[in-house]
Amino acid sequence: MSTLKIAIQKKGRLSEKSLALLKSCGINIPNGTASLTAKAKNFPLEILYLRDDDIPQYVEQQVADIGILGLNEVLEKQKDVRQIEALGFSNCRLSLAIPKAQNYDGLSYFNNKRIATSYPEILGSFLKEQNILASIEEIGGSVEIAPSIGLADGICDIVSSGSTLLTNGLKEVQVILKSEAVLIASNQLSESKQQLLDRLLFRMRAVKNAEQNKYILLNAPNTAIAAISDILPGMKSPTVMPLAQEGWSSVHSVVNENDFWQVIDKLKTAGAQGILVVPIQKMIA
Ligand code: PRT
Ligand code: ZN
Repeated sequence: MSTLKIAIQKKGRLSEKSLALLKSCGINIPNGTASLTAKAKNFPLEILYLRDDDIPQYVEQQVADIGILGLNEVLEKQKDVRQIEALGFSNCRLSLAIPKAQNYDGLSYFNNKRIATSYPEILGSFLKEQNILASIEEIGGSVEIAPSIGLADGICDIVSSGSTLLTNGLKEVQVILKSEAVLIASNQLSESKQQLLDRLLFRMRAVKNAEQNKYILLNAPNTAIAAISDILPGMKSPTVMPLAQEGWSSVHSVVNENDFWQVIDKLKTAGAQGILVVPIQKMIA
């Protein structure tokens, strides 16, 4: 029987969340990332712990079948791999930033300027698309200090909270890419490995769905049930059960996180009482 090999980051911002995602899919992985590989106990999955920069190449060469890494790295490395699923964590952006005191009047600011970055491919194609002629200074790390040491006029780097830019006297002037962790796969998966990937994806989606939704229970007078059902789309239609008290019912449904507060307000106006909201562990449509 075949085993699916997944590459995840050994140590860094993605490690913990990648492992947590596998765990939430019910996959039991022996503790510790001290060794380079691990075998899941209850799913035909082998884990390869790697540097994130190396993951696209390993997946292209089929050393790993699938991998989890930032979209920024996938696009920068330009390997022959396919993006399967956005995973919704480690959100960040790749942005251009310049010294705070500089006036900025649009992208043409960067004409004839030097930009330091660890993302020369993404930056190069962006500048080309925008018809900006700037020179790219490729550096491996600590990009944010490049302007203050005179290496560059601006930088192109990953921004999350913005505090690194702030402490280095820089301001963000243009977002080039919005990034998050993604699942990538080899373009050459055998049929049996593709089947394993489909099983894994099914679980990942169930977990993601569950995270985006809440289970809601409430009590309402029977006269309000029709109005409340209209507010609560649920997976099909809400479950309505009679309460011991004559003329009242309990209504159960599922609400999307994004609509949550709006829905609650409408439910109260429609006559709902004793509203309970509980997290969902897995959700299969
Ligand atoms: O050793 P290895 O090569 O595996 O790790 P790495 O050092 O290359 O990567 P790592 O662990 O730092 O980041 C892995 C991935 O996390 C990145 O490729 C991004 O997709 C994502 N990510 C999310 C981030 C950030 N947030 C982030 N804030 N990657 C880097 N940063 C850095 C950024 O470079 C800058 O120095 O944090 C600083 C900015 O953060 P703020 O919050 O101050 O704006
Ligand atoms: Zn890296």
